[in-house]
This record gives sequence, structure tokens and C-alpha cells, in this order.
Amino acid sequence: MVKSIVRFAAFAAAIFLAFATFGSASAAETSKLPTARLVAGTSGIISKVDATSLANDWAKYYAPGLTYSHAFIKAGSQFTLTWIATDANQKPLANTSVTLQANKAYGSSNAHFASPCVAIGNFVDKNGADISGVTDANGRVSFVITNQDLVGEPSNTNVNQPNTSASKIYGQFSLQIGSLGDLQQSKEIVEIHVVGTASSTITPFCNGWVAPKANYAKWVSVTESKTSVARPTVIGHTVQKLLWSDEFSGKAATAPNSKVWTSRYCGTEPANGGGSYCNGDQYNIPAANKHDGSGRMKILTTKITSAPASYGNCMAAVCPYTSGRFDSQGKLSVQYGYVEARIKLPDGVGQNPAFWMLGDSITRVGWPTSGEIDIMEQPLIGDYQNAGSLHYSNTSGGCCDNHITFTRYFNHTQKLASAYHTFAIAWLPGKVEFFFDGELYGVQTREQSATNFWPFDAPEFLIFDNTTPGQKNQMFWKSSTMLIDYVRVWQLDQQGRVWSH
Ligand SMILES: [Ca+2]
Repeated sequence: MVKSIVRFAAFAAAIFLAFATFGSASAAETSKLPTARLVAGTSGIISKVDATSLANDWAKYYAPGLTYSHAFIKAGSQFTLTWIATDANQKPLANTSVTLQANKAYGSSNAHFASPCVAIGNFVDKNGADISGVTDANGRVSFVITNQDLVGEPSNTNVNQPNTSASKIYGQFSLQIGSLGDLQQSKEIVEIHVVGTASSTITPFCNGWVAPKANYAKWVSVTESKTSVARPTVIGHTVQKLLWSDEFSGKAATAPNSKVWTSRYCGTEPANGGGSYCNGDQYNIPAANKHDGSGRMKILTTKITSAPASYGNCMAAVCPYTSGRFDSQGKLSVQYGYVEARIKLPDGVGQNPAFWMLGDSITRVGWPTSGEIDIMEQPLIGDYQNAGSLHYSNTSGGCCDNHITFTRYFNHTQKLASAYHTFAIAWLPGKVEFFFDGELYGVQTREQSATNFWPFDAPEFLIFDNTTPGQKNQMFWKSSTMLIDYVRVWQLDQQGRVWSH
């Protein structure tokens, strides 16, 4: 193998020192080192072949056990590199910080790669990128990368053997476990070869999401709920494990579970449940959200004639109602799955009850860039109608000229307040489907969204509320009740995650 190893030369002094202190591992110690290996056959990878026999020149710079492979992708494609990290006894390293060393200037790396949220340099600057990640419970971690080359190696390149042709278009990737150096772990260097000609290149998008552990140090991933409830049927999908639910079975007059929910006052700051807008219509008072003692959460909306004490403002001098809002911001977040709630809507003109979600990134990127999913929202003049909506942005920040709305309506034959109904989404990568009582009535995909800033591949938190923005001269009713029987998150088509404390 003839290859100029620019990066290695640059690190020669450091490596020498590391050898001096760490010592060169003997063959017997090879199996006693943490190991990072690429999992073959991950999304977008055409093939992966062992090329370790070509790595003799490099092996001396690494601990024993270095593996070197060639993998192949199509020019202008998006692909996923999934790695598994194991300890010295080959046990998966769960919840471990790792770094993808992406397209560093190994030799003459000449392909162009991009990541949604991290700029990856190329053969011009030789710097590549270090992309942080955290392994899951099985020691696995994935990185989505796009190739930006229009022309790769010839389309007749043999993708089942190491590539030694003259016309190489490639870049190299490896995974570093925690703060371990090249001599403290058994590494795999993967040379990604770009093959064929692309019709166009992909523009990567970034939703601004930072992994939960970076945002919420104590968060854990919920894998399965112990609650036993009926599994819903969702047309076109397979519903799997119940990941999490709140059945609202607390004692009468008790508040929502404070481990999951926060009852809000009015307030527009993003950290206040994503901004609890009141617009001069009602006071949000925590006392409005109570278990009814019969397995339901109740949001009570009450007409008032004077401002309630100690409940802050309502964005006006005096508002005509008190009502409630509670959400899971900073306590529980969901990404993908079948998200459903069974609700009996409040009766009375002028109300705007909702079951909805906001992207966790709202505190960093703001609305609408964070993304908003409205699973249940009754339009002001739609007693028989539910609106399912997505709100998102066509830029990376700011508000609100960049606001894009997708809405589909479900029209029922009865007033929605006259009975319980189930409102749900089937949420998958790049796609959200809206359901009313199990009936599909709206679909939006990333491809249809007319944005490079589709935010719905990131965790969102849950919100229930009722507001009273409507026709004030017709609102003679004294009180209303919104009853929520349950909210459940199911694993769907192998997708779905819930994070909580
Ligand atoms: Ca219940």
C-alpha cells in the first residue's frame, strides 16, 4: 500500500510519548482493550469488506487489533454509520461518550462529506470533524452522514473487495471511545468509497437538537412501561411495546404527577413550557389541573369576575376565565412512536383545547424552528372538528416570517365534547400521520415539507391545555371541563423513545 499518512506524521511526537508511557501492547493484550467496530450493513452502506491486510503501514501507530475496512456508498447519498463499542471483555459499553473522527485527513482523502449538525471539512482543509455521540444500552451509536460528491468512482467498481483502483474517491472514519487514545483501544478505520454519479446532492438539515445527556444530565431512556393496557390497532403499522403512559389514576383533587408534569402560569418565555401564551383570555392557574379520582385528569375552566390572587398576569388587566395548562418540558420527552390521548373536550363556545407537543430545542432555537405538533386542537368555530397540525420553519431561527403550517381537519358527525375520542399521531423518521379514533386523516413527510429545517426528527415534550380566546360576546357559560383519560406512547415499527428523569 502506498499512501501518504499526513495525519499520522502530525501526531508522531504525541504517539511516541504515548508509547513511552502506555507501552506497546503485546498480542496477548489485544483482546484486553476496549474496541470500536462499525456494524456492517447499516443504512445507505452498499457493502463493507475487510482490508486489514492493507493496513500494515498504519498498524504501528495504533494499539494491536487495528481493523481496517473499505465500505461503499452511492455518490450524493445519505448513509448511517452505526458503531458498537465494547470494553476489554467485549461487553457493550452502554451510555458512553464517543467521538466520530469524520473524514480526517488520512492520506489523500478526497471525498466531500457533511453532517446535519457538524460541518465536516474535506481534503482541502484536512481537518475533518470530531462529532460527539453517546452509545445506547447496547453499546451502539449512529451518525447520519451525507456525501456531497456528484461524481464518485466508476459505477462498475467492484464493491465486494478492497478498492485499490487509481480513481479513488473516499474518506475515512473511526470511532474514539471516551478520552481513550489510539493506543488505548482497538480501533477500526473505515474507508468510505463513493461510487457512481449522483443526479443531485443532498443538502443536510439540522434541527438544532443536542443529545438528551448533553441537555439533561440525569435523563434516562425509558424502555418499557409496566402498565398493562389494550394495544391499539394502527392501520399500516405494527404497534409494539408500551413505552410510557400516564393513566391519570391519582386520588381526587391531586395535581398531575410532578415527576412528569409542571402546571403553568401564564408566561411567554421558552423555559415556561415553551411559552404559555394567554393573550388576555384566561389566567393559567395550577389549581385548574386536578385528578378527578376516577382515572382522569381534569382541566377546569371557570368564568371569573375579578382577578384571582397570586396567579400572576394573564397578558391583560383582567381576564374573563381561569383555566389550566400542564406540560412535561424538562421532565419527559418523546421521539417517534404512536402517541395517543383519550380526551373528552370541554363544551362551550369560544374555547381552544389542545393536546400538543413542542421540540425540546425551543429553549435554544426558538419557535417555530423547534417544531410543534398539534395532535388535538379544536378550532374556535369547530365544535365538530379536530385540527392536526405541524408548525416549523424554513430557516434556522427567528420568528415568524419563516413560519410554515401544515394542517388537516377531521370532521365528526357529533360535537366532540359529547363523548371521549382518541387523538393520536404515528410518528416515524421523516413522517407524521394524524389519527382520530384510529382513522387516518393527514400525513406530512420531510420531503413534502418544503424546508431544509424539518425539526421532527428530534425529541418533543407533551402539553395539555385549554384556552378561551373566542367570541367573548357569546361566552355565557360559567365553567367547562376537559377530561383526559390517558396519554400513552407506544413503540411503532421499531421506532419510539421516551426520555425521563
Ligand atoms: Ca385513565
